[in-house]
Amino acid sequence: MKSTIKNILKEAKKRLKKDLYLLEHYSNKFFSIQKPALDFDPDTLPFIDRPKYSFAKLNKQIVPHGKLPYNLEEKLDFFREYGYVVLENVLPTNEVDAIWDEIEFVTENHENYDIDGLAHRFNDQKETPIKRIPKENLNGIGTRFIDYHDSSVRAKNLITHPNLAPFLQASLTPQMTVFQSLIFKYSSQQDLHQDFPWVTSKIPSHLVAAWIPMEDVHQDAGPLFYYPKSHRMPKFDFGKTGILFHYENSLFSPDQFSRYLTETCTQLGLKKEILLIKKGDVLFWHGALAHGGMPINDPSKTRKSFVVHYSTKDGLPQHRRSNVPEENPDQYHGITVYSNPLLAHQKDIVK
Ligand SMILES: O=C(O)CCC(=O)C(=O)O
Ligand SMILES: [Fe+2]
Repeated sequence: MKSTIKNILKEAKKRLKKDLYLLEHYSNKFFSIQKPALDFDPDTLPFIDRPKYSFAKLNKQIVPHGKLPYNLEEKLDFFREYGYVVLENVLPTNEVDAIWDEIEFVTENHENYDIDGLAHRFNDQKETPIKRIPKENLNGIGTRFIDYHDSSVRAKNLITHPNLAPFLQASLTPQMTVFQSLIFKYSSQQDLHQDFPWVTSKIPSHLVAAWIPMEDVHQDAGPLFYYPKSHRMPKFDFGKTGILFHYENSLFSPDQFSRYLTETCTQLGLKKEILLIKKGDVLFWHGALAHGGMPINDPSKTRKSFVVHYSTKDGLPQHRRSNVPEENPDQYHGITVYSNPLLAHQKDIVK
């Protein structure tokens, strides 16, 4: 009873906040008061997103690299136009397997690890050290390991692999950093969303993500899906918090955001695509590409994957769990990988 009243009051408060916002919105419009632009700041946009992008110019700025198993210019052109790109056969599959062996070992011996995890319907969906998550939950649908790379050199080497680093450096800036990483055993089954409202650095446009399959993707395992070209659609206004989402202050919910994205993609005539790539391949997606995880048709099918979000040193001057700059952070293949101050005792512990 008490909780029902609490919920009604909470809802009423939220509705009032929304009405006040709309009132303010329309009166600002009436009196021609300028609100902040509902888009990324043009002054800090990555070069690849600028109207005047030219590969020749960009190529002079990026760090010299060895021969790549793909044509960088073509892949960047595709990424710029469609908001995603697949690089085929660019990662050593034996390393991918070795990392999954580590994950199995860590799951089996989870009581020794403070690595963060999030498990479905466990601890109110709060991030929790995996030592406190029962093994059945760790192995179940809806679980993810968070920032596993903090504890594994193998993982750090894979997510900054020399075949990936030049693409990353060209897509944002040469000063790249790892922002956050997630390991999934099953599809996330997440609704359609864009990442920048959640995965936010000081510069929201400085965001690119990699989807690394740890096994060949089966179509019944809930593949990743996305809408090509959706990275350029008009951005959603969360109300009060603009294009970014803040749990406490935003007036519109993630569900409303998701509905907006579906409707806008339909209006723009964009078509959903499903990602069926193989171990050794990588998909990169733009921080504003609309994507999600398909439902799992066959619960016996795993969909092991490693998702990495990258930003730049300007966007993220230190580990996202830290508030002080780190002196001489680690460099892996020219990419900065900060250390997590909360897990200093478990840095690179998995061998
Ligand atoms: O892999 C998935 O199912 C979705 C992951 C995702 O959207 C994310 O980590 O941003
Ligand atoms: Fe996402």
